[in-house]
Amino acid sequence: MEPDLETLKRVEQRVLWLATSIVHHANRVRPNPSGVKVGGHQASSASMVSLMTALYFAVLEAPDRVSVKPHASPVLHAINHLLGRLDSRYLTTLRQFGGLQSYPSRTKDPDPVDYSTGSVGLGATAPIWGALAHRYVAGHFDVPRGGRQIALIGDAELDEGACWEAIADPMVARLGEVMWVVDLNRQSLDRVVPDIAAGRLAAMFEAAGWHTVMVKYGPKLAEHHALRARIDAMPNEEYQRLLRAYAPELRRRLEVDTDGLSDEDLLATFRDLGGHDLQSLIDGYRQADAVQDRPSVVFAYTIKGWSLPTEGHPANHSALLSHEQYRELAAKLGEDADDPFKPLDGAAAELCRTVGVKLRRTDTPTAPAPEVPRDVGRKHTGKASTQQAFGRFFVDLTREAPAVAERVVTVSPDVGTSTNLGGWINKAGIWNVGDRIDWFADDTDTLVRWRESDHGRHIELGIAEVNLVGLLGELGATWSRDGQPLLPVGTIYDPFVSRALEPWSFGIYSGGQSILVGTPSGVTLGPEGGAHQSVITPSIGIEQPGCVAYEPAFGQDFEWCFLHALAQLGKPGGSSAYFRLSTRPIDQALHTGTREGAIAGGYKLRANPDAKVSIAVMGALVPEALQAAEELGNAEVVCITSADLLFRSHQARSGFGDGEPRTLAGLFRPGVPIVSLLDGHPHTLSFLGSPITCLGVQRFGQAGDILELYEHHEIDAESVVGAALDLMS
Ligand SMILES: Cc1ncc(C[n+]2csc(CCOP(=O)(O)OP(=O)(O)O)c2C)c(N)n1
Ligand SMILES: [Mg+2]
Repeated sequence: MEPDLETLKRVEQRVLWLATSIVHHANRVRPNPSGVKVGGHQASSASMVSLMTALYFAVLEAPDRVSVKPHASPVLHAINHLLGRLDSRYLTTLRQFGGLQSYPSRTKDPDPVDYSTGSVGLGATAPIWGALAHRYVAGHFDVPRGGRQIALIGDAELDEGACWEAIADPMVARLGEVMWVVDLNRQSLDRVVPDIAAGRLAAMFEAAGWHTVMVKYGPKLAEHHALRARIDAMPNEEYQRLLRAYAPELRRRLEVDTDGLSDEDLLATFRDLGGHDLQSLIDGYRQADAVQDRPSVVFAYTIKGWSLPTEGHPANHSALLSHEQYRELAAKLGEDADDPFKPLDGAAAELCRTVGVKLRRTDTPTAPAPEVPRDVGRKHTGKASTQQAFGRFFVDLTREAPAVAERVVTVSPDVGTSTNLGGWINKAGIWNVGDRIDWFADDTDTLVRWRESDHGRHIELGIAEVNLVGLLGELGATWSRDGQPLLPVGTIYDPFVSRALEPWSFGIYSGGQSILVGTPSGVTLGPEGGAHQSVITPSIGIEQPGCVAYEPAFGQDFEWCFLHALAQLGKPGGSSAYFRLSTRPIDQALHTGTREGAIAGGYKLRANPDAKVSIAVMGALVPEALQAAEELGNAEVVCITSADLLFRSHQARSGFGDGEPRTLAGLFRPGVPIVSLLDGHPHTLSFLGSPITCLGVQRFGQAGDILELYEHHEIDAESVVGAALDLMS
């Protein structure tokens, strides 16, 4: 049953008041000892008040999940408070240490937040990936299906490529549970968005298979044909300008017949947009709901700063109400500026209570992540690359630890087979939203069988790295959302890790755990040339929070480290991982490491108690390090599997961070000079000790055979010998 509109209107006013007060208190009431601006967004919040009130108090059901645009976090907290999910003591803590976060945060806010937002465009797409992850987990495990996936987004968020990459993926057009609501206030941060874009945007959504709904006018404006026609024809900027005009000026500049309207009615009618009319919004949401075979987008026309003195002003994004303006607002809304957070009463309080009960979710117990074995029993022999080891790994895992393999889901942006996942894909099958015919099933020339169904375990997306990591993040969060841990692994060519990094990092920040495999990597890619050779990714691995980075050289080390990384996924306090792999075949007989050393970050590959120099090598350049050690005679070789873990060890020796101080001490002796070597930027290993010479790649690559390229970049055995001799003298 829909609530009575008058009561809903009262709740709407209360939401506006609370959202404004949360920001006001943080900036103008709470002591600010450092004097650094606190900030917060009253105008962006006001823009969303009506559409969130209508959604939460008249439409939402308990299983639905909502992503709220970053700058409307005060509205979300106000609503959570009214629903009884946030204690009033938090309303004074916006942007305070341990208090309400600036932008909605799943992991840090004290109240329920379905999706973290903050990086515009990513919060918009998160419910799409959430929908896919939910469908996946509900199709494979005993999880109740259902719930709408809703994104409330700013209109300028649609400038972001992330939105369009997601919208264009063919799988997405089938997700009827997805609804986007665009807060169409025609303003972004510093400007009024040029030209009226809604028609063009709607056509773009429709071309991608979405259902579109326009919530443009409230009833007053809908009925005033002359005024409506004038507004329809005017550019964005003119409408925004006229929002700032008093009645006489507005009447004069409109140049249409508004004689039947009093000054007050004229001002109200001119700004009577659908995005601030509760009934129009409810109707719009219902229209979206009625179409279930594809996603819907609702364009809700709004006013940035609605009902505030900053309404519609082009510079209102960060504007804060003064004390006087705040008092005037209190008077207008019937609130008390001196007691802003006092409880609501009457029918509105009762509505909040009822809806609070309706939206209460039952806690889902989390199934434990499966016990991951220490190895999968493979003998690594002959010449093989780490990328080959990766490809074989999943087939071994299926045999040795089926309960673990059952929870593995691999994802790739159109590079599944070229990153050696073919064998696994044949075994596990492709997951898609519903079955698809494999038209090549009877073609004997096809090595990889492309069987698509809703129970496969590999997901192939289009070539959009941002989509890949968006999905990875959500697959990595099912343990906390649906109580079923997944072990998501994404593959990507290593140079494109940089493109995927910000959204992947955001997924980790939001509480999703996954493994990203960057392969092939470095100038070892040889003939592929500079456009595909990654240089900076090893240091990205060190610096990414919530993630452990590995770059093993041998198949055995890969296997140990990868199993260890799988065991850290899908649980509270878990961790993501990044593996940088290579296609260079390496003689596996050279391996001497222990599992303990490999998962700690490194081991002595060639020990020499009398060594006068240490060669510290990571990844594909192990043969060059061994050759140099042989030529030098008085060198030892340390094989590094994780620069990240060794840096943590380095920090731990001075009492910082969570690393293991003994690891580094066991690998290098004080005073013995080090030559470090990797196929990536040399600064990655520059912390290892002193004196040190760091060899690596500092320039863009180019095509060539790897031995030529190693010489060109001075990462060949001869360069190592030269650097070692210089250091020793
Ligand atoms: C990826 C990214 N780029 C830039 C920003 C800075 N920024 C924050 S809000 C904003 C404009 C938002 O406009 P809109 O989405 O229309 O929201 P409104 O404030 O108008 O409601 C920008 C550019 C950001 N948060 N994330
Ligand atoms: Mg906007």
